[in-house]
Amino acid sequence: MKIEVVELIRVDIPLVAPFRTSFGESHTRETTLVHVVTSDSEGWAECAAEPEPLYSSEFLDSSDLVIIDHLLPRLTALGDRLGAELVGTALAPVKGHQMAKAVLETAILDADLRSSGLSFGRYLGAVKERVPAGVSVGIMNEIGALLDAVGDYLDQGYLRIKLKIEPGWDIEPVRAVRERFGDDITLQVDANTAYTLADARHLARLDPFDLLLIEQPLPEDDIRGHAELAKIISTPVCLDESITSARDAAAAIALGACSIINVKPARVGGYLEARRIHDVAAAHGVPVWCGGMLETGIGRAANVALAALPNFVLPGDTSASSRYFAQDLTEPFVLQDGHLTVPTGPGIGVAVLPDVLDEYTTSKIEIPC
Ligand code: SMG
Ligand code: MG
Repeated sequence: MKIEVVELIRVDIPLVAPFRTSFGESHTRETTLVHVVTSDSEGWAECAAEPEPLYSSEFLDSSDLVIIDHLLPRLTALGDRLGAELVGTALAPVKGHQMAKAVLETAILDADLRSSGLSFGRYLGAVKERVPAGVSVGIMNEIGALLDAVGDYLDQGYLRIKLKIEPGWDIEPVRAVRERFGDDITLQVDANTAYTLADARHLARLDPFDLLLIEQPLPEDDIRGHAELAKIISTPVCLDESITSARDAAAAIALGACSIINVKPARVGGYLEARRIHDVAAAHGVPVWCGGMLETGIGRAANVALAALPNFVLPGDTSASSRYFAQDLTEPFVLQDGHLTVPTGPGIGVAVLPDVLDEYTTSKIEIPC
């Protein structure tokens, strides 16, 4: 496969409601779409980075620059030999920048699979036709608004609720949700690194609420801290930001820093590494679930396919398109009986809607290869 043109298309899409985490608040989803055109196919992917380096050190402008100056030249140098399975090795000399690497590898994988007629699910090893959907509920100004939002998501059929937490918004919202909706709903929390090990006693106050897990309570480089915390609290510790490779996953499991892993392909450099993490975790009896970065239908399609692998045994942040967007860039993913259907068409299995893309495009860079 030979790349002819790569387009980097920046889009900015309004969210149906602001989404607040411990590190900031989003009102739109701004992302760079990578569109790869080859001699016999095309591929699409979206970058998970955010406009600012707050979730992780990557951000959209850095990702665009790294793609143009450092990643793409290493791939075009491969000429006709290029295929998705060579991308990781070709880009390995460039340190870090997993999200930039992931979006490029995914677009190339999509082009590869479209030309061979294989879906992402078939290629990755999906064993399910539909996957259970969870929803991530942002931090709010008051408990009443949170209870209304959670009630609405439960009415829609979501099978698991994740509450974003931070110091000052943790025990009380969890207590309120349990009191209103009972012990039977599947409930978990995500701190996005907002605590330190000194907060262990405080976090232990979540133990009586029978949470499925607490996600990334401590800084991303504090593996030892998570291992210590896991000895103090009974809520299972799940890592998100800390895991950027299969080697990280193996180390975190071996050190007792987590008993569950949130797999986000973008955070680990792409779907091939995400599948390796799935395999490492499965070998250790550690369950995984598929995270989300407010993806449009383009990124959501591939995530839903990944979530259909056998060790993705917990509901993911694979919500319906309507969770974030009134109008998605593809046909929307719709919740049916609490599940999303795994696309079966070639590649990611969804098509970009050209008029919607035009409406939300803010800039475009075309790179002839
Ligand atoms: O796609 O539903 C989604 C987002 C789920 O909470 C979510 N993601 O740390 O897991 C996470 C966060 C990161 C969001 S960055 C604004
Ligand atoms: Mg998280």
